[in-house]
Formats: sequence, C-alpha cells, structure tokens
Amino acid sequence: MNKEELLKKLTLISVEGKTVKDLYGEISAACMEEIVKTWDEKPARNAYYLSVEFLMGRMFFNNLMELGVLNEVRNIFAEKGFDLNRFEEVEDAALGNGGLGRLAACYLDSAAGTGYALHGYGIRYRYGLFRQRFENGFQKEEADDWLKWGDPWSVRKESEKRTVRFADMDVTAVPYDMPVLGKRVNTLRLFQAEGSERAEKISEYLYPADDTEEGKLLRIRQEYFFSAAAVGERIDEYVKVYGGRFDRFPEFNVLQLNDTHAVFSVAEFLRILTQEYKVSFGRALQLARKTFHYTNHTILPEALECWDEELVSRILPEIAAILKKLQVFAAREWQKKGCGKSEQDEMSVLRNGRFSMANAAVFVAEHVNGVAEIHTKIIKERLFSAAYKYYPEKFLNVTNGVTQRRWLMLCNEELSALYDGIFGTGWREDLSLLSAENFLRAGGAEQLAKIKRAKKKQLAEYIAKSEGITPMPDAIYVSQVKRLHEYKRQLMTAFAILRLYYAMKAGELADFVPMTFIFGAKAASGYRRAKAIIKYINEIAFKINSDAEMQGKLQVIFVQNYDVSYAEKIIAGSDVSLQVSTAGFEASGTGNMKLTMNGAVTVGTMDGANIEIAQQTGLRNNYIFGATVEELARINESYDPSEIVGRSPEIKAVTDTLIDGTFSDGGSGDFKELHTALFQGASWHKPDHYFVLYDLEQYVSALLKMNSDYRNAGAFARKQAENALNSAFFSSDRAIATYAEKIWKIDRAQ
Ligand code: 26V
Repeated sequence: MNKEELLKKLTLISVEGKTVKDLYGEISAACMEEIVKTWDEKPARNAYYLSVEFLMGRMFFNNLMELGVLNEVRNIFAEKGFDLNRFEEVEDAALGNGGLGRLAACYLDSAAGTGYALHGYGIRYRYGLFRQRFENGFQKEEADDWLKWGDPWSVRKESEKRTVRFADMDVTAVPYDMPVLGKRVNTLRLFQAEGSERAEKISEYLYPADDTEEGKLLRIRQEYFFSAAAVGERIDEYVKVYGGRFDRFPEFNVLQLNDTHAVFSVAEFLRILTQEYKVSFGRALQLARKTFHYTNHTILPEALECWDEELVSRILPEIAAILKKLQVFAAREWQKKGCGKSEQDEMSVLRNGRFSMANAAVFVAEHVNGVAEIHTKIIKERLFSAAYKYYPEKFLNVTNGVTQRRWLMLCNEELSALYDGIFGTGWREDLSLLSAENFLRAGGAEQLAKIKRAKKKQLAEYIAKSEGITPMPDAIYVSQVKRLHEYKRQLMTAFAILRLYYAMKAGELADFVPMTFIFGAKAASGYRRAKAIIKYINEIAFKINSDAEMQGKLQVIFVQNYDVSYAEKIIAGSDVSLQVSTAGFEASGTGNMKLTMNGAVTVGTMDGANIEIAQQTGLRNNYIFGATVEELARINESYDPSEIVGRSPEIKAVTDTLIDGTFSDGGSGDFKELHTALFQGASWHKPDHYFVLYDLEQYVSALLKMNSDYRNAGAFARKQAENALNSAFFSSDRAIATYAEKIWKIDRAQ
C-alpha cells in the first residue's frame, strides 16, 4: 500500500458543506481504492471459515489503524475542523449476535494480522442484530438498518454471482467482498440473496425466529444458501484448474465449520461430487473427511441444531437424501467398529425423523474442537462421548482468543502507548513479549492505575451522553456485558446487588467502597424470561439510583444497544469483570479475555475460559467462587432451592421481590414466571436449573472481598497489572496459530 499516495489523496478531500455520511463515504472510498490494489493473491492452500455470523463492528478506525494512517488522518481532518470521532455515529456492521460472531471476526483479524490465508464465507444480511432501546425498562427492538451509512468497505462482485437451487425456487447468491487487513489482505465474502422477493427474504434478517414452521424453513434456507454458494465456488475454482478428479481438492481447500450452521455444506459437497461429477459416494465421503473441520460452541441442548427430515426434504430433497445416505454409511462403519445400539443412537445423523447437524459434523469432520479446556473435556466425556470413544483422534481443544489489535491497541491507546514505552512496539505483534515482572519494576502499576482512571472517565462521559445517567466518578466499575441468557446468570447479579442494597439500608457494610454496576446485553426477541430479567434489572436500577441514601454508594446502569463499539469503551473502562455462568455451561467466553487484557480483575466461576484465565494470571488476582462442574453433578438430583430460602432470610427477601410488588413488571406476570422457574421449574427445566440461588451467597462474599481489597489501591493496581500483562495466551494470534498448525496445516506468509 502506498501510504504517501493515500495521505495525499485524503488531504485533498474538503469538508465544506459535507455531512458526516458524505465524509465517511469519501474517506473510506479513498482508502479502499488503495487497499484493492494490494488485495493478496491466494496461495495454493487456503482455509475458509464458514459462519452465519461475523460481528465485525465498526470497520473505519480498525482499517485506518491497520493501514498505519489513523493518527495522521485524525490530524489532517482536525486541521480542517472535522473531528474524526464524529464517525462514532456510524453504525457497526452487526452481522452477528454474540461471542460466536465476534470470534469469527477476531479470527479473520488475527489470520490476516499474522499472515495466514484464512477467508470468511457468510451471509450479507440486510438487517443485522436489532438495535435495542429501553422503554420504561422494557427492551424494544428496532431493525438495524446498517446500510443507511452505505457500505464503503465492501465490493460487490457481480460477475462472480451463482445460483443456489431449492425445490421451489432458484436464488442468486451475489458476493460482496470485504478486505481483511494485516500482513496479508484476506477476504470476507458475504453472499446476498437476490432474484425475487421471496429469494431476497433469505438474506434479510439474522436469526429469524424459528418457532414456527415457516421460520424453520427460512433458517434452513439461509444455512443452505450460503453453504452451497461457498462450497460450489470452491469446487468450481478447483475444477477450472484440475478438472473433475478431486483427489487433490483437500490439498487446497480447508473448510472450517463455525458451529453447525454450515453443515449443509458437507451435504452439498457430497451432492456435487456424486451427482455432477459421478464420484462414488464412498470416495466423496473420504474426500469430505479430509476437507471439513468442526468447532462446537455450545453444549446447551436447545441450541444444538436438529432439523426435521420432512422440512429438509420439502425444499432440499437431494440434500435430505444425502444426509440419509450418510446415516446409512455411518451405521455401516459403526457396525464394523462394534459400537453398541445406544452408542449408535447417540451418534446418529438421522433419528426420530430429525437430522442432528452436530452428529453429521462430528462424523465427517477430520477434527472436532471445543473452545476452552473444560468445554473440550465436556464434549469428549458427555456431549459426544460415543464418538470420542471410537474416533478419539478427531478431538482437540483450541481455547478461544481475541485480537489485541481491536481489544487493546484500538480501544486502549493509552495503555498501548505505556507498553510501547516500557517494552518497545514488538508486543503489538507478539503479546507474549509483555512481562509483568518488568512492567512492575518499571513502575507500571501506578501508570496503569492512572490510565484506568482516564478510561473510566471516558466511559462515564460516553454513558452520560448515551443513557442520560452519569456513572459515579470514584466508584469501582463492575461490568457484566454479554448476551442475556439464563445460564450467564445476570439474574444472580441482580440478586447480589439487592443483597448489598438491603444490607446497606440496614446500616451494614460501613466500609463499602462505592460500586457502579454496568450491564450491557440484548435478549433474543422471542426469549421471554431473558427480557423479564432486563426489565427486573432496570427496575432495581431505578429504585437504587433514585434512593437518596444510595447516592455516592451504589449505582446500577443497564446501557442500551450494547454492541462492539460500546464494548470497546466498557472493556477499557472497567475495574471488574463479572463472569458468573453456571459451571459447565459457558463454552469459553471471550469478553472475559478482553476485560482481562485491559486490566480488569475477574469475579467469576470455574467455567469456560475463566479457569484458564485464573491459571494464567493467578488465583490471587481474581475472585473465583461457586460450585464446580463436579460439585453440580453431585448435588444435581437432590438440589432444592426452597431449602436455601428456608435457611436464609436474606435470600428469601431478595427472591420475594419478584412476587411481592416491590417491582413492577407492568402487569405482564413475567416476574412471577421468573419466580416459578426458580422454585417450581418450567417446561423441561427443573427448579433453578442454573443454580442461581445455590451460588448466590458465595457470589456476594466474593464481591465484598473484592470491594474490601480495592481499598488498598496499590495492591489492587498490582492485581490489575498482573492480569493485563499475563493475558498473552488469550490473543487470537495464538489461537489462529494453533488452528493453522494442528487443524488446517497451513503456513504463514513470510
Ligand atoms: C444459542 C442459543 C439459541 C437458542 C436459544 C438458546 C441458545 C443458547 C446458546 C446459544 C449459543 C450458540 C453458540 C454460541 O454462540 N456459542 C458461544 O461461542 C463463543 C465463541 O466460542 C463462546 O465464547 C461462548 O461461550 C459460547 O456461548
């Protein structure tokens, strides 16, 4: 890239009479003009990341940083009287929902950043994840019209469009390519569905509700649509060079399935080879087994995709036939291996009229990986135990990671500059060059504390502007930011806050350091209990924040429309990271890594990557509490939440607020339903399925211990420093290098 050329061009852009949108388009377009010139040729062997979600966030600042011109451009436009921060109005590209989609974005960033040829394939949704706003404490959803800012970072590739066929319609898949910048320029290719009004529906929304038959069909169409477009393209490219003999296909194409959403690509691969190129099914399957790899991201039964055979047959009869044939082949193999009946059932691709997409993936994939040590252990021992018994060589762990470029260099320029001063700039490419010992010796802890104060101030200003409530300047900022889900236990945090509140009202906790709790979360629009928890927390916030006695002591803020850009601010400006999922349920978590990287201490459970974070950064620097997976397995049958409230009047007092009129759910009955779920159970969930009350007391103790430790500012800063400086393992550069070496077998460009 010719930096001088680019800067010259940018200097010529005038700001007179232009809107923020105009300028955003113009500056981005000028950068793109340079970038496309350097778009790298693909090497022979490429890896492809197939994902329904790519939560890229705002591209502008990240790309300018990667081009190495961010500060210069800031200055150029400051001189013209335009503050580049005005682009913070620009909508995030929120084509994802949470950790899974953000992981995909971090992985693309790290692969490009470190020189691996990894490209993304996904869907170009017309509307991303909804925009959230609170109305009287209730979540309201609005369509996320991200394209209203234009899409200057993508190039439409009209000439490379292709047709995807369903039984009842043909759909055109038009690719939009987004460059991913780093040592290499890789490509994120998103397909847009076109051709008719019905066709366009396929790429209209991310995760359309699938509680109706129509919704399910639409989800199946989405998954097949992008899977077929991706695989069809890979095969066509191969055939152009090597013709219809597929022996060398796996040498050049590595296809990584990000969860089960792209598993139809396996069936499509088998379909094309057997039907269009007359390869035998057995041989096609052999080739598939050298091409595909599968990452599992959840063990929650309700999130493991199963599609009705009848529905798939209706719109994709050939694909359904292939999946059925896969089951027959698999059963034959299992028979030979001597698998028992129940083991075969557990592994089956088709059972009781439903296709298990996870089982299909496990059977075909050359590698199956979990995303944190404990999660991989659970998939080996429980979720896929039979498959692990017969195919142990497939299974491995790759603990997740996050890119330090966005989650440190971009969101915390101050800390990055401090690191530059102490270590030189090499850490930016190799986080393991950070050394806690040298940092502390150089007086880093005090500097970090200063920076933390500055980041908290920036965050407070941003929250004040966006939410109309100002965080207390000198409080401990304690954040829980992630999707809203019962297993993540935002409700347990709500109860813990109420416990603190009632204790203070009773004149206890004299030495309490003021705390501001910051929540950010969106609830899936059809997930009633998650929405009830949002309303409940907002009710608590209202009560506490308007209680004169709590002024300067305790504060609760639920920010609206938490997204990647909001995350960048909260993550840099938090003292404490809450990671309190029920042990065994959070596959990994990645917000925990980002917060650690920015020096937060964790109050958390022995779940997901928290365990490895505590190992890397030291138990003494974090507050680990609650039941372990083993303990929960032991008590599972006998657990009775009523016993806990029977024993503890304090816990009873807080859970009663769900039913005694302390808080209003607007007459919806939603709070009562939360109470019922806790004490009676709901649908197939037993009472307090996620052990909220079981861990509550220990949670409150952990928060109080952290609170009292905070009084010793020096010691606390040291904890924060040790966390930040020991977070190198959680760089996605490390994760990508592991995928490249152990799974993809691809080399870095030199
Ligand atoms: C999806 C759904 C959809 C239906 C309702 C319940 C439910 C519950 C969970 C999910 C999650 C699907 C997969 C997912 O997003 N997993 C996340 O992947 C992250 C990246 O590996 C990981 O850090 C998170 O722990 C994991 O939850």
